[in-house]
Amino acid sequence: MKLTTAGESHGKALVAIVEGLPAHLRIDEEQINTELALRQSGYGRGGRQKIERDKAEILTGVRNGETLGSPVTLCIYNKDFANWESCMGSGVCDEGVMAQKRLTKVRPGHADLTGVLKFDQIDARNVLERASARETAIRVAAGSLYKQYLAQLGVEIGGYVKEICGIVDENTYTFEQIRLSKTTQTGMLDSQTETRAIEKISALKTEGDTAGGVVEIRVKGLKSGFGSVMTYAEKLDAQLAQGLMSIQAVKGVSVGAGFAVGKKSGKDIHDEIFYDEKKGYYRTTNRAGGIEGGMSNGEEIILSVAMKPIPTLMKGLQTVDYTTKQQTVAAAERSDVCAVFALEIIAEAVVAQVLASAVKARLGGDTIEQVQARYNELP
Ligand code: EPS
Repeated sequence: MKLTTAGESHGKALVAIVEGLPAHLRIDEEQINTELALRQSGYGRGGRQKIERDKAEILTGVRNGETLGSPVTLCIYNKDFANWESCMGSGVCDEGVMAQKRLTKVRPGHADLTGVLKFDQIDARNVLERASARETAIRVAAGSLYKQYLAQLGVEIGGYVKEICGIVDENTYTFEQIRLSKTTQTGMLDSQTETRAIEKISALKTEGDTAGGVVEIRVKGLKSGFGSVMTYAEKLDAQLAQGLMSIQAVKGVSVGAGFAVGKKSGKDIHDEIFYDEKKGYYRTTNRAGGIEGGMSNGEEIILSVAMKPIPTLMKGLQTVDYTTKQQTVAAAERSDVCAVFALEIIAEAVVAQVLASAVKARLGGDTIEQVQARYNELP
């Protein structure tokens, strides 16, 4: 499985080429668009989401509602491009508008300054347009295809928001309970914690500040043995960490007990193994987060993903204008205050991408029926 994404935040469109899906997979376009709408929602999102109504168009690889086995091309048109065409079009642009939209007061925490220096640009826009988390829209669309593939094997991915700017939900939830996260304003499941988080986001908005947070992603139904202990590159936890760390603003990823493994002894960390004729091998705890030796062990996969606060602050942090080298306040046109709910949706999509690749690597399959048959034979 290979995924390539392209597109600038205020360019004409975002595009993805999804290679490696088998033939005969039924594709539900509504499901793609439902996930795109969820990515745009959540308390604390900014003005851009009032402009966009993200819808994915399938350009190739699907006929009569089914994959052909050829590359699937997805496209999301940026509505906002209409407001930016004169300085973001691929033809010769309007010098005056380009000068007006030029960003030189680089934002701390964004790719602006390092990108300008690395790519020798006179306008940080030539970097930030690609660095923007707008790119995650097309990853969510592609992720929906991977989720539909995994669903054929009985594998389901869910998640919820655990923390927003220091306001933490300490409860533990069953997989059934976390499904409700899609119906709340923030992706949080505990209503009292959510009320406090909403108050926090509102206060930060008034102050021109932003919030980060932590989401938990869970995978139910994946059999044991996906990923491999044999090479570092095949380790499933390594692949998940790579995928999740590639999401804009993510600064931390952990599996199962995560950093708590450094606080406790072996008897309180490792999950003891039992056997039952009906259930087969099982564990009564899951501190490994469903992965041992870089392979799925058949228990639920549990991942935590931490996102830093969005670097565009309406208040503006101290920075340097790279054209004058003068101390100044960073640029800000508009910003999201909190996009942690969006992270939850994006992280699910990325996990689906990684797991679909691991399934393909182990089982191959020209058709979805072959993949299903091979999966069902596994213990
Ligand atoms: C985003 C669209 C962007 C930002 C955000 C993600 O829209 P605009 O830049 O036009 O306001 O809201 O990008 C960032 C968080 C960032 O730092 O660049 C989206 O659709 O998710």
